[in-house]
Amino acid sequence: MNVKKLLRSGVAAVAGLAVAVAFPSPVATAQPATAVAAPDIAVSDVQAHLNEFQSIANRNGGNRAPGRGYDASVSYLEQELRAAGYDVTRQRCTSCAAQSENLLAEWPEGDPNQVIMLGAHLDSVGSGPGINDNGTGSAAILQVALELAEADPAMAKRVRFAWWADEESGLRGSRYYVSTLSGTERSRIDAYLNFDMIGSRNWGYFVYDDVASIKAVFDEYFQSEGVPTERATATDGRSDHSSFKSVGIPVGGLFTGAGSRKSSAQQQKWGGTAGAAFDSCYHRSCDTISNIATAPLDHNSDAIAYAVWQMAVGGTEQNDFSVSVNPASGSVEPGESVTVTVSTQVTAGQPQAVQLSASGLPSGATASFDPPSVQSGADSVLTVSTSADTPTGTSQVTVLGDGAEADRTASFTLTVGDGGPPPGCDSPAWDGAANYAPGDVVSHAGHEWESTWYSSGAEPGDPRSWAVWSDLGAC
Ligand code: DPN
Ligand code: ZN
Repeated sequence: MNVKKLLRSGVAAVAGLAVAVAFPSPVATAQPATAVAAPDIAVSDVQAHLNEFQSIANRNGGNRAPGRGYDASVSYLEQELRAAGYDVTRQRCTSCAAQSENLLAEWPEGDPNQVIMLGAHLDSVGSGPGINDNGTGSAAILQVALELAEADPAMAKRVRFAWWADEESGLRGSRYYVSTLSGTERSRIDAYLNFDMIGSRNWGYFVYDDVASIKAVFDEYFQSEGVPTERATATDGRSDHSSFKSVGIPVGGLFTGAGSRKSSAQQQKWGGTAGAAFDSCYHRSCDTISNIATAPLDHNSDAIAYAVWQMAVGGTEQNDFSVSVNPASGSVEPGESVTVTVSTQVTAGQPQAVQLSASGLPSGATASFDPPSVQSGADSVLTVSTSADTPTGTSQVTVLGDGAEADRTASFTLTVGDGGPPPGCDSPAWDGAANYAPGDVVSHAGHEWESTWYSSGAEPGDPRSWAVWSDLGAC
């Protein structure tokens, strides 16, 4: 367990005790911010969970049915989810075969009154290990859950994952769960997304058509990947989303096909074999680890992550920018000016208004920007003007970009004159009793003075001594 996960479990424990958890209200931004991208789920990680399901079946008479390999499947998931920081609950389903348990895992962030639920049945039929039906849906949502914990983005909504007991003999686990929810708890569930068989070997890409706005989220993902989909029709009553739909909860989901046959139009669209079942091992002993196609498993896993991020993740990252000065240094003689280009770049999100200013200028120098404010992404011209009094030397000028949502700086090295320090008051102090000749240099009253004539007792700086001393300047 890494530190982040440890911290997360601590937070989870605290959130489990606290009734009210405060969430930062969304920050009002001048410009719309961009969505945080969903992670790309590595199909090999999903396959690793499927391998685990296969070995659980191997140890339990070749299946993961209630009373057989089902419980070991629950334990495997529970351990993975707890390690990632989830609040995990087993719910004994008293109406299920062998009283097998539903497993629920909630990510303890986001508004608890707005829940996005994802579910997959974890049981298999008794006749086989159920790797496509429904190791695939179970493994994919597990991996998305783990990656959500890893990414730990700001959450707008709660995400609750569920693995259902005893789907195969009548959606019993999910029905039981829904029957235990109060009216208020039901009303908090904004959507239930179901994943049952998503890696069929002779696959199609079917998106549940129950609720248009949910279907649209999945369609958006598949369109961006250039993958054609079809509506999954007649799925009512055939998987766990039905338990939610029957109490009025909006549902959606993905499916790659079961025992029905692929048409030639579908074969033209997706490849594979026309006239053959989408999954020829459906509910058979050959629904093993070799009964999986990686292409649909990969796409569907990514589609699930996409939907979670679209529907539940806070969705905003701060708009940001950077500032640079080109060239980064310049030299002037006192009294002259130098111009450089100040560029701004958008580094995250949308452009914002940026007010430019400079500080750290030597005395007598001024800075002006043309224009004085820009939209990030645009340039301005900085002119630094010095005066005859500006001391020679090198200064670090800081250019500040004061943005609507962030402040960023850049520095510019300004060299005045030869860059050497101004002369110090290291000449001998003027002595009122001494005799001076032309060319002698003294320091007096914070200035250095050069003698232009022969004198004694003529104080440098005294108006009466103007003909004797020439002011070399402050020191
Ligand atoms: N759960 C399977 C069934 O009852 O046939 C497969 C299936 C899943 C069918 C999703 C339709 C929709
Ligand atoms: Zn199934």
